[in-house]
Amino acid sequence: MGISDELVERLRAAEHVAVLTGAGVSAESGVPTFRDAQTGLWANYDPAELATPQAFLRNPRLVWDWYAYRRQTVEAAQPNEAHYALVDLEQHYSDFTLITQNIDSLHWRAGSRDLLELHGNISRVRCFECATYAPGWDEEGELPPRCARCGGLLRPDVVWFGEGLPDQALRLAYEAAQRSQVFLSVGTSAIVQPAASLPLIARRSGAYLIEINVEETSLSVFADCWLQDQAGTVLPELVRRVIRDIQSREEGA
Ligand code: BJW
Ligand code: ZN
Repeated sequence: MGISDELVERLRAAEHVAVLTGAGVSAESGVPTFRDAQTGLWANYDPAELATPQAFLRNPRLVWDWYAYRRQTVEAAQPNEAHYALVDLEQHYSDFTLITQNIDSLHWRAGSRDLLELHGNISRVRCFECATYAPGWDEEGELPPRCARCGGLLRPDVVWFGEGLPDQALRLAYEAAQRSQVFLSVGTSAIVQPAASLPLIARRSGAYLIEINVEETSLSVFADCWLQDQAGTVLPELVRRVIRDIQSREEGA
C-alpha cells in the first residue's frame, strides 16, 4: 500500500502522535538489525550467549568485547533520512512522543529531543553490582573495567532479556501510546516485549496505526496502513506530504 490521502490527512489532523522505532530505522545507517536472516546480529550470534545477565556472568569478557565492537559501529554511523524526517515531523505537534528500542543515539544525533529510550544506550556503562554509572573507562586495562565505587564489573547500560525496562521511560511510553491518535511503528519486528505491545495498546485505544517495514510482521494485520518500504525512503516522503498539507492549510486560513 502506498501513501494514501487518508494517511496524510490522519497525520495532519492529529494532535497526539507517538512513534516506536526499532533497528530497521538504523539499518540504512549501516547498523545491523537483530533478526534479519542474512545481515542481522542474531544470524551470527546467539542472543542467549550475549544479551542476558547470565551470559555476562558466564563470560563477561566476551560480552564486553561484543558491545565494544558494536559501540564502534554505531559511533562511526551517521543518522539517515528516516531519523531526520522524524525530527521534522516532531516540529508540527505539541504532543509528539518518539519511543525507541535502539541503543545507538542516532535519534539524538539527528536532533530529536523528546526521546524515550526503552532499551538503554550503548554509549553508557554502569556497574553490574551497584548500578553506579561510570563517567569513563579505559579499554586498555582489565576488561570489563571495574566500578570505582564497589569494584564490581562494568557493563553496558542496555536492557538484556529478562531485565526490566527503565520504569519512567516505559510508563511514559504506555501513556503516549494510550493517548495517541496516530501511532507509527517503524522498522521493528514487533517481537520483543513489552515494546511490541505499544502499537497494539495504541490501536485498542483508538489510534490509527501505521506500520513502516520492508517485511510483514505480526503487527501488519492489525495496522490500518502498512507501508512496505525502506524507512529512509518512505518516511521522508510521508513527512513531506504531511508538512505540505499543514502549510497549505495555514496559508489558506
Ligand atoms: C526495516 C529496514 C528498513 C530492516 N526500513 N524496516 C511476553 C511474551 C513473551 C516473552 C516475553 C514477554 N514479556 C517479556 C518477555 C521476554 C522478553 C521477550 O520479549 N522475548 C521475546 C524474544 C519473545 N522480553 C524481555 O526480557 C524484556 N524484559 C522484560 O519484559 O522485563 C520484565 C520482566 C523482567 C523480569 C522478569 C519478568 C518480567 C527485555 C527485552 C530487552 C531486549 N533487549 C534487546 C537487546 C538490547 C541490547 C543490545 O542491543 O544488545 O533489544 S533484544 C533486541 O531486540 C534489542 C532490540 O531493541 C529488540 C527489538 O528488535 P527490533 O528493533 O525490532 O529489531 P529486529 O532486528 O527484530 O527487527 C528489525 C525490523 O526492521 C525487521 O522487521 C525488518 O524487516 C525491518 N527493517 N531494514 C524499514 N530499511
Ligand atoms: Zn559498583
